[in-house]
Amino acid sequence: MLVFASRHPFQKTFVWPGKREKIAELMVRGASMTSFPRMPVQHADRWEEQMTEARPKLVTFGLSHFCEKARWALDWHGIRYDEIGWPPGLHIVLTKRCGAKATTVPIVLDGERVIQGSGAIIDWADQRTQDRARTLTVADALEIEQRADNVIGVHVRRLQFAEMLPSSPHLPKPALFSKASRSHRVIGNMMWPVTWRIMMRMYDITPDAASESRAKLESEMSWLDSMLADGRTYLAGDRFSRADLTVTSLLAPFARPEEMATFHDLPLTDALVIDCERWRDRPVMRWSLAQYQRHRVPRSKAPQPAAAQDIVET
Ligand SMILES: N[C@@H](CCC(=O)N[C@@H](CS)C(=O)NCC(=O)O)C(=O)O
Repeated sequence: MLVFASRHPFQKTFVWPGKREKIAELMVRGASMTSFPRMPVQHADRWEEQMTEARPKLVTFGLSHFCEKARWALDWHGIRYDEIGWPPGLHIVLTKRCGAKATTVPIVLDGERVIQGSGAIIDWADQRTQDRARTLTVADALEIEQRADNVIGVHVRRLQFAEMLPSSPHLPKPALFSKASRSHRVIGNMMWPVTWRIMMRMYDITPDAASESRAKLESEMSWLDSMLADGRTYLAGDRFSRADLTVTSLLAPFARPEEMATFHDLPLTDALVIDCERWRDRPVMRWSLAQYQRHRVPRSKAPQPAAAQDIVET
């Protein structure tokens, strides 16, 4: 059956059932209309069946520690997903297009809803779990998570960017663009000079930014060190929770755990190397590395589908 696609940006085209969803998906993943694969009409039912079985998509910036927080939660619950990178700058258009309320990533697209924000993604993952003993939400964890989001999350990123964006923007750029499709990468590269200026303003990269954020982080790490001083294994309750996952993933750019290559292998400026070395022996940093070793479940070994660009841009 052919359907007239009215009120669609590609109006006046006839589409088969499921094509509209495929177009929307390819736009989000970075395909161009010219690369849209033609499908014989007689296979429409099978195609639709496959689309409804599609895995959730996790939209990220490769370098983002908030995205690592969301990724870890999905991995922790063994949820199978496809990760897609949206280059910064272009993400503003793409987040709007997918119906998100704000412009931030991480975002999960589960085929029906747009789940935006690492905390909301943990809630979503917790709700899907079959194993209630692995639920990440335990008493008092939310409060620690929110404090870590607002202080560690914000100031780790600001310190990193304050040390890298003005003088060495080539250092974070490849990780910012990771997992982006070829076409998105091209557009993201063209937008980069403007995006760079937006990032400098958005993250408040002033001449004092690095020292201000360093001081905030020192004081926050002292608070965490004092919590851990009683020998506890976990920040809230007696098992791994969203509090531990949040603090650990948000500190990862400075703890540089081996389990997370993006942070472990990221080239740093001299000033950031000195920060990492100065903080390495803090109890919270040693504890963070131990959390990664014990609890960072590697991504499902299940075969992953080909990357978006391999599917749609050959
Ligand atoms: N509270 C949010 C923060 C996410 C966030 O700040 N994401 C940054 C990347 S680290 C982002 O998307 N920035 C681009 C923007 O704000 O448009 C969460 O937990 O997901």
